[in-house]
Amino acid sequence: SSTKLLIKGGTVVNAHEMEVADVYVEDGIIVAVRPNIKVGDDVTVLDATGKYVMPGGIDPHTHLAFEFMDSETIDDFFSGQAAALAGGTTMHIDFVIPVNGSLLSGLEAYEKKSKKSCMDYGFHMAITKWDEVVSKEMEIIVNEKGINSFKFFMAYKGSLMINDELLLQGFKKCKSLGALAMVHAENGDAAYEGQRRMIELGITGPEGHALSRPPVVEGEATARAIKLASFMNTPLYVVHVMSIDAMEEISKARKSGQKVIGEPVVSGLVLNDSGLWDPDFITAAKYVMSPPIRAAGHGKALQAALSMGALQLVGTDHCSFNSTQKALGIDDFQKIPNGVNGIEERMHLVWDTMVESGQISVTDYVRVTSTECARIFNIYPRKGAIRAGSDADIIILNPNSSFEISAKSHHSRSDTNVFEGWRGKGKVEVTISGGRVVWLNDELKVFPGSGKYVEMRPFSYLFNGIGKADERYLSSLKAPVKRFRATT
Ligand code: DUC
Ligand code: ZN
Ligand code: ZN
Ligand code: ZN
Repeated sequence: SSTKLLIKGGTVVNAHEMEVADVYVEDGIIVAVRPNIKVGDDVTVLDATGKYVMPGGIDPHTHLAFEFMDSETIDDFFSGQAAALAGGTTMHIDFVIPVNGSLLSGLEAYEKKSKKSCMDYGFHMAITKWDEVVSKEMEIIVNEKGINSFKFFMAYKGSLMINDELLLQGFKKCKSLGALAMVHAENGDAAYEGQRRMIELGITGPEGHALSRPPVVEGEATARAIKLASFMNTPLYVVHVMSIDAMEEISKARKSGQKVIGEPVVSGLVLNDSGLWDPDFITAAKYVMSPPIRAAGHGKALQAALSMGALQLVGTDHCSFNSTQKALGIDDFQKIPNGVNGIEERMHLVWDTMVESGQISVTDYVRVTSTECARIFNIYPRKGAIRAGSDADIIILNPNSSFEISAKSHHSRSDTNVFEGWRGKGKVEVTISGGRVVWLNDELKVFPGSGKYVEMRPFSYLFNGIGKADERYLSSLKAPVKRFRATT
């Protein structure tokens, strides 16, 4: 038996155009998009009149069931994805963390964790050490496992961090495989020095976290990663851009023609650091993430950069801990598990902050929450589009309805929410995942195991022209060179 669905009378929005049309879905795939589709009475009909029908959100940056800083995130692949679906996100890309440096062992662990998925998902692979084994594993990861991106940590000295020599080796390997290099851009040595400085000053509370790794620490690493990627002539994706300093480096490089992508996350876009000074430890500790949430002004500048195209897509870095876990750092901010929520809130907060405020158009909204991510990771137009042949991952957003965020009503397992109390305009009323209505009338209908792993192929559009540029460079080296010698 097949599931048939008709979404009637809504405004269908894609990244570059919108029109009033019906959307007809069969067996998880969009079959037709045009006005006045007639169907039989075996078809479920959803009325979307006066509402927007858009591609489900794709969150490019999450950590579900992540073992980190002596804790494991409170949201696993089921609860995190259920929360995502309730907020209009229908796919996410999670970071596989290697086991003892082995990528394949890490992937095996994540394959197990993700078996309970209730929406589609893909993986990035983190690189935490470098040797010939890792290099060979990268080939298998890209050519056989459906992963086309690798993340390098320039911070977390002593655990995840790798140095510039290894970063260059990694970039080189990524380039040869057509895989996208991603960086967590903070100078790990400087952050370490900043932490020593705080401890010497007796600052042990959550505010010490932000004070120990100020914007310059992020700006320096961002600039360095961009320059090393330029030296290797390979595309670069900077995750969680949190500061003006980092954003300006990305903007400058893009203006020069370099292929650099900048991903702000929703916490960095809409929050400021004031919560870190809250006298209640747990209230303050819930804001601790790396890079830190910045002083007011940075977020506004990131919003402007997103609206002008200097930054390209919005993620979350959803890495959720509850108050018991955050309490591990009660005597020392260095022990507070780093991470905030966002997978459920991103679509609402980007709408409210960017569209409702008039900073971006409805079509741009689709681009920064879904389509751009699909293009970068080479899954467009299967994902990120409302058109015949695409997966039926669809949301219906009512611009006249409102939403409110609270740990009391959210779907994450955490007992805290960094966006607590936020009220805004524009509500995701319906979420359709793989052709099934999973969110309707504020009720979730999700089943573990219904989500599919989405394989992502290498050589996305970001690699167009890279080979030509290399050829030009090589032939310039071979051109006859005039040498001047002293003559007597
Ligand atoms: N930053 C966080 O806040 N959490 C997960 C990892 C990271 O880089
Ligand atoms: Zn178009
Ligand atoms: Zn990171
Ligand atoms: Zn992250």
